[in-house]
Amino acid sequence: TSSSSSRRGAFIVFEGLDRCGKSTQVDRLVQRLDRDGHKARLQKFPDRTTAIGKMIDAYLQSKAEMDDHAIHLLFAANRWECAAAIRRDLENGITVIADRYAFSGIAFSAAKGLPFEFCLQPDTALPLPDITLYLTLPPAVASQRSAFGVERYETVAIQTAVREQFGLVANEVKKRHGDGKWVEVSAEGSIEEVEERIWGLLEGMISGGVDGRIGELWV
Ligand code: NYM
Ligand code: MG
Repeated sequence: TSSSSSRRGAFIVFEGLDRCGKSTQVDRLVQRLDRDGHKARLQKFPDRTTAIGKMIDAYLQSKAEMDDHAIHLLFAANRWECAAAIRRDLENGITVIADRYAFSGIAFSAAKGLPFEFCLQPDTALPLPDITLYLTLPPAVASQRSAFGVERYETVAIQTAVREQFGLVANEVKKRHGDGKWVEVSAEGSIEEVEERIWGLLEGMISGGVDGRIGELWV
């Protein structure tokens, strides 16, 4: 296990409730890496550009109704159709930064009452993130920060249920993959303050690359 050979890109996932500032931070991180001449790619989930992604987009905008299980499987299928490209980029030394991943899939569907084990299963063996940063915001701060949009799930009651499920997801990640794979980051403070907090956690992993093979989620 020499560290001199085969360094790959880092697979970094951001998770959190709606309106926690996650997309802003992901954009700033990718911009910073571009500025530094570092090869990085942003991958949003859901990826609304694919055929499956368009069905998901219609569901989120309440232009389409769907069985809870069926939409859950579509979110997972949307990750599977992107999995090979993520794996390829990591192997080519590109840092992949995901705005949401399987953990949102579980938390949002389980919050609707689907069995936790059912929610976990379809993402089994997807590329395992090297680290997931879970951005947290006290509900009082979040509700003052910005009004929810018009998409499905964007209510205080649902977000509260989703937060509870994210707690169970965090336990599952730590149990199966180790404590270091899930890190909570406070999203309180200015955009710049949060950006520096995040950079402090990721700088080493991104600039050094990652040693070893890409893991498989839940395996
Ligand atoms: N969402 C996202 C799910 O319900 N399941 C999933 O697997 C994923 C990836 O979609 N409220 C939910 C979380 C969000 C919504 O995400 C759209 P965004 O980041 O607002 O585009
Ligand atoms: Mg949203």
